[in-house]
Amino acid sequence: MKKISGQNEFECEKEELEMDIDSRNQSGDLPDANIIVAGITGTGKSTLINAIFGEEIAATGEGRPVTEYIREYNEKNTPIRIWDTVGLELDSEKTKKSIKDIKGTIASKASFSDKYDRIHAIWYCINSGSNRYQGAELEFIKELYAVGVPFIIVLTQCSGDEEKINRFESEIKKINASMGLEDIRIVQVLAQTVKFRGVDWEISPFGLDKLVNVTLELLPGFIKRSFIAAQRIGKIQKREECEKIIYDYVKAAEKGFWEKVPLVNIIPTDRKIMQMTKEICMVYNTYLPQESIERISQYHLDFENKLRGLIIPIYRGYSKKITALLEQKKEEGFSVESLNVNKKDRAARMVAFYGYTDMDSIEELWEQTTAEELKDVDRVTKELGRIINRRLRESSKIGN
Ligand SMILES: Nc1nc2c(ncn2[C@@H]2O[C@H](COP(=O)(O)OP(=O)(O)OP(=O)(O)O)[C@@H](O)[C@H]2O)c(=O)[nH]1
Ligand SMILES: [Mg+2]
Repeated sequence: MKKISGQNEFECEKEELEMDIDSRNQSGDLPDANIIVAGITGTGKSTLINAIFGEEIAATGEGRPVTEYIREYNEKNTPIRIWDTVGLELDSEKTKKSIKDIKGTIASKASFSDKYDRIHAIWYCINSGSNRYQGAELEFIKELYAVGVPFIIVLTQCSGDEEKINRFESEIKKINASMGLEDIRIVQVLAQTVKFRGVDWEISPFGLDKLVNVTLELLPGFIKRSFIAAQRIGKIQKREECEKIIYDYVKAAEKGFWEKVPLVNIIPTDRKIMQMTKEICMVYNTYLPQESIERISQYHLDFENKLRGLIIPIYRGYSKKITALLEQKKEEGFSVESLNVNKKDRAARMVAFYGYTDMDSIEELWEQTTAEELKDVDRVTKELGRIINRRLRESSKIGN
């Protein structure tokens, strides 16, 4: 912790928190997580990318050609950049050139001094039915792994014989171990439903949540939130990340930098709450400009719900509602560290109250809305306002 002479520890900590929250305010957007998705043609890279990050990323789009063998996808407002290898056929005479090309691109990015520009993870796709792990591909994996970026082997299109696929996975593990690559994680995935001709049963996608979790385990901490926000598979991960955001704001309010008594600080308090709302929305793939967040509280909330910063301190019954809502969250499985905040810290408790209400609301909207619809800012502003208002009204009933 940086210590400035003449300040006590509390003041230093207070200033750091304030700077932390304020720098988030200015930058607004999350940085991009950079992921390479490599593998031979037809292994299912595009299908996997679509399943995890949504159709708009790699659907039919051509991407920006970076080199002959790499395309880059970077959708505005989605904090992820994907580098997809194209047309890779390791048995062709082009093999050597393509490996050099891809490895060169990755290695040059891996050495960028700005950690946000580096490649943060590599997913290497192998078709689970190929049953072949040798030759040029093995060389390729060895070279990519040596770059030193978190590396995951994704066994794709896992709709076939389970035992056979497991045997293939063991075989890969054995070969990796013999080459000193024993820590490479392997995840089995089916990214898209498989239907069978003439029978009315199908195999649903699986393994995507595991790939998300394993990737999160390996990603450096500074980029985890971006990955959580960009992926559309893990709801629990999104919730946990929102809780962290809420708790950051609760702690900041507790430290008192926007004052203990929100009554005389309605405007700064509301501004912080709106900033928190914006960050929570981002975790659910939703970018709302400041004016949309303001519109929500100006036009879409009932009078008593509109007085965010004001209502809590003057209406004493609200304290009970806040405790009731937080306890309800705990029952739902949240960690709710905010429950330990002193009841007299009204600003902090109020932040927790609105944070969880915002999170529940945006999650509700996210679950019933397509990725395309989430980009319609007017629609999202209206809908989110309606849901937040309804939930605030409902929560005035809990605890009674
Ligand atoms: N049902 C089903 N089909 C899949 C799955 N993964 C890939 N496929 C099919 O396999 C074919 C190839 O998949 P792509 O995702 O285009 O493969 P790719 O790795 O992007 O191929 P290139 O872009 O040529 O390198 C497509 O017809 C996909 O529909 C899956 O999980 N389930
Ligand atoms: Mg493709």
